[in-house]
Amino acid sequence: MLNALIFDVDGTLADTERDGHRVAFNLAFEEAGLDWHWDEATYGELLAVTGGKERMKHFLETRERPERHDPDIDERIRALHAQKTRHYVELMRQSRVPLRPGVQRLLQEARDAGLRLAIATTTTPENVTALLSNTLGPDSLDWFEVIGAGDIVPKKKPGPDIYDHVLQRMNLTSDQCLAFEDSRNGILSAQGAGLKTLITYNGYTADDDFSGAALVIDHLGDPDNPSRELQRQHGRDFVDIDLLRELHG
Ligand code: XBP
Ligand code: MG
Repeated sequence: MLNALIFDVDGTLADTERDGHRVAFNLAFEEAGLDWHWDEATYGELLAVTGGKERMKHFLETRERPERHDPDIDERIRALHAQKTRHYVELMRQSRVPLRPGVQRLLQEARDAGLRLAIATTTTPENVTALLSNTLGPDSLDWFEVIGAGDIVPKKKPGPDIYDHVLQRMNLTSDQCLAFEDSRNGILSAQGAGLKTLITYNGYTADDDFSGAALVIDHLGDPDNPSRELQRQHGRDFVDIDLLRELHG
């Protein structure tokens, strides 16, 4: 029985990476006088590592940057990340990144159908609040019973920790839910927690390996903006609750 929908945030609810997080990182680097500018291609490679702090560390190590040996590098990364989060929140306040097609419609339909909602994301909690309140309004935060985000779990995606955390907080088993993701790290995390997963890929993740996904499409679609992939695979224009129940069943 399908009881709940659990959504990833970045790349799934909104295409936040290229024009949101990446821009915020570069603003923080500039302010700190660092020449670590991440262009779109570099950022695409760095997305292999989830978590902004972990991503900066990965950048220093894989590019053998001299700063990686600084004794206070962890503190410097924490400070940089706090600054980056401030910039990201401001970008969301300026509504720089819209929700992806079908997200608002499906959330509303899920609520009308009495399905429970939750979020399982690697990003920092403030970023989720900023995205939701600036796209769906401040009340939308209450639509999600649990917002599992960031450092609340020891291991970020692809580890299953964040999905396990959400299931446990909602007192649900994985077979009562569907997960919505956009990346390989995301599907590995959701599958690791035993969840059937629906993928809406994006520019950075279109070539990822989504083996085992219940559905892999370009986006959730809307009546006036059909999902080409869903049309091709299921002869339907957009994902609705009936289709979710079929996929879950
Ligand atoms: C995406 C991530 C996050 C963001 C950056 O998370 O991996 O690290 O890229 O946000 P998800 P932070 O797809 O699970 O939503 O800098 O706050 O980590
Ligand atoms: Mg994602």
